[in-house]
Amino acid sequence: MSDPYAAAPEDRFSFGLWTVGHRGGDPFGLPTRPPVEPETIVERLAEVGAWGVSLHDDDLVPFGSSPAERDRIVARFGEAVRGAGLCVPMTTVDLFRQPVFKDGALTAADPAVRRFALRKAVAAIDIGAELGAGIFVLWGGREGVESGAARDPRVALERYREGVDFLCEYVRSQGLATRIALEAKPNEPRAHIYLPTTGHMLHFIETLAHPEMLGVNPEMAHESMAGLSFSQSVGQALWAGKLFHVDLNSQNGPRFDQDFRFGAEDLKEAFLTVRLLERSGYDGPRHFDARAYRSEDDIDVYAAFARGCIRNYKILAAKAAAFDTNEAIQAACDKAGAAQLSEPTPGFSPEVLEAIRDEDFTALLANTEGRHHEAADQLMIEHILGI
Ligand code: GCO
Ligand code: MN
Ligand code: MN
Repeated sequence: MSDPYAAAPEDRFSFGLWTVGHRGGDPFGLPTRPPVEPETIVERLAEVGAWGVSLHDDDLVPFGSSPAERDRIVARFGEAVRGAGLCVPMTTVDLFRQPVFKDGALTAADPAVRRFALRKAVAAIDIGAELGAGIFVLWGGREGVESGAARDPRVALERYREGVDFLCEYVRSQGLATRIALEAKPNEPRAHIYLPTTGHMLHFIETLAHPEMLGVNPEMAHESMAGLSFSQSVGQALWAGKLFHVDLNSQNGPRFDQDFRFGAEDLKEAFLTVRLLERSGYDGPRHFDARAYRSEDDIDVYAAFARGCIRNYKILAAKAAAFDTNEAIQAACDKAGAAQLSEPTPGFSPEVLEAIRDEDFTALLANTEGRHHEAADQLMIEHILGI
């Protein structure tokens, strides 16, 4: 019997080179897994059923490579991707690892650092264009402060705006169709990052010169680090028409970034997120920005971790479809107001206001009946648990 939870290309599952390629190192310990060539990662991702592979510039082209090396590496990688039947849906730029970015990149105080960051980001956009990536993710991992004593956030945000506007103008000048997805994160892990949540990013986009070119890349771990509901952040991005990309993983509460296997923590939020994505018609990449436990070997990374991300998504998608067609569950959700909320609030007019002023709310105010969310939530939990 075929596996109903095996990945199909139309699922659009993608992984970053830096995710399955993560070697298990952390601030307290050396790597536990050997390095793996990008071309080998691509082959292994094809075996687990991935549709796409994403990358930072430096994951593929080592920092400081010559232009000739860069061209050779990108061409060879493109061949490997095509040969494996994959695509590169997204590229991004590493503006955080090198010491030069220790005081930020697009928001660094030193204008030379900002110009260097722009040069690096433009080169990463070029790699994406060459590999056919339609999305460029921008994650400001160092755009923040450990101490605010010498920084005015208003000034830093002006520099941030100028930097992103510069990149949009570059994309336009090249006639590219690249769309830019901004990724928020509250801290990394010590500092406060500017624009720490998806909601902050959505407002920032509206201050830019070409807001139509920009959307967001919400990450489950990052919103959870801020104590927020990921499904609500994804919901706002969808509502705004700005969900260009999504980073799926999991996180155990507000602390440093854990990037666990999707579905490994907070199943309820994972379920609500998958249900929302599936119901919304979102057709972008379902990207896993996660990494295997430090304890794992290279076989576990693919057989258990990468397959686990995919399986958990597909299992939750099947559960979500069954949830939405189960009559008893739907009746319980409607009893808790699911359908009622679809009724619009009236627009203002003097007549409508007059009618509201005259409306008799006596029965409403005397009504002590509950809204029955406990019952709906319990059914959702039982459904997830397979009861
Ligand atoms: C992190 C981030 C990154 C970004 C990536 C894209 O916490 O390290 O999630 O993995 O997604 O750098 O720019
Ligand atoms: Mn992360
Ligand atoms: Mn991410």
